[in-house]
Amino acid sequence: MVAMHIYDLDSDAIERISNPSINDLKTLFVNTRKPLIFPGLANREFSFIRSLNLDLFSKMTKRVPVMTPSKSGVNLFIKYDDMPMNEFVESVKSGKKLYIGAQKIHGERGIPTDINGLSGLADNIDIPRWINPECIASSNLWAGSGDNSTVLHFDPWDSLLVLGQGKKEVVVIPDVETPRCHPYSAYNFFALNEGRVLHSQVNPLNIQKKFQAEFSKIKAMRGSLESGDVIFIPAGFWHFVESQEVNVGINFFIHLADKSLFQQEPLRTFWIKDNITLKPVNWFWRIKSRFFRTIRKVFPKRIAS
Ligand SMILES: O=C(O)CCC(=O)C(=O)O
Repeated sequence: MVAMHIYDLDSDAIERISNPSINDLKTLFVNTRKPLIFPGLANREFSFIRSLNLDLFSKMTKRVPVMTPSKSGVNLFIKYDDMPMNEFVESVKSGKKLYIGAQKIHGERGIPTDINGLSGLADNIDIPRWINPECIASSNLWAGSGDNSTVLHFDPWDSLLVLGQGKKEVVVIPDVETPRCHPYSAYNFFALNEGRVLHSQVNPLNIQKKFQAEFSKIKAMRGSLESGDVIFIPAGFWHFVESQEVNVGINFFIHLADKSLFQQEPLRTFWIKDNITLKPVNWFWRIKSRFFRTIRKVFPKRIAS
């Protein structure tokens, strides 16, 4: 079999809607179950996005979790290097392939959080009034050097991704295609321990031979984003995103209006992982860390030598 890339999938163009009314946008999260691109919507509704740029980031000194691509070439949200934001800017300018992916600026109800060192950005962000703060799970920064690929995954919230700078190519795969995306089982404790709760096992840049036959039957949707564009991705829809040029975006994760979607895949398996099988993995990890911390306290020299 020949090498296969996710771009080789048969795909339709993601529908593009120009100049939607506020009412259209308000109903977006209630009854839309397909991806949509809103060209240039950021200029009207998210004009703050222009102020999120490398100049602003170079004035920030707090440490932020930063990713370098895994061996497969994609960013996996598993391992991070914490670095001051101004150092991130210098490294990006010197051509290092780095990505800040899904790092929180706001948490639940749109309240700023400093969990990832980025609460300072909240002062620059005016959340549009048509997004009900009660429904916000988080807002997150996505920023990189270019040539940044995000693992094929789904989210348990609807996502509204606003691109301020750079370009993005987005492949979206409907939730009904979940078996062909080969999610990690709810009982794969190794994958859960690594944080691969939402990930596909498929490497989108070089699809493994064992997955090719099934994966190639998928009917995907594909679209390109330029700076100022916004994309809506429904919860449970698989997506792969490749960012080009120095890129800066922010997304809002919005809680689902229709909770019954957790009764269907892949959100059903996500619920099982998050509420049942992840718990023993977390307990094991906490007990293991506590055990080694105690050992280090009791035998500090022997461990150090
Ligand atoms: O921009 C990216 O790299 C990924 C964005 C994403 O996964 C999302 O908005 O849910």
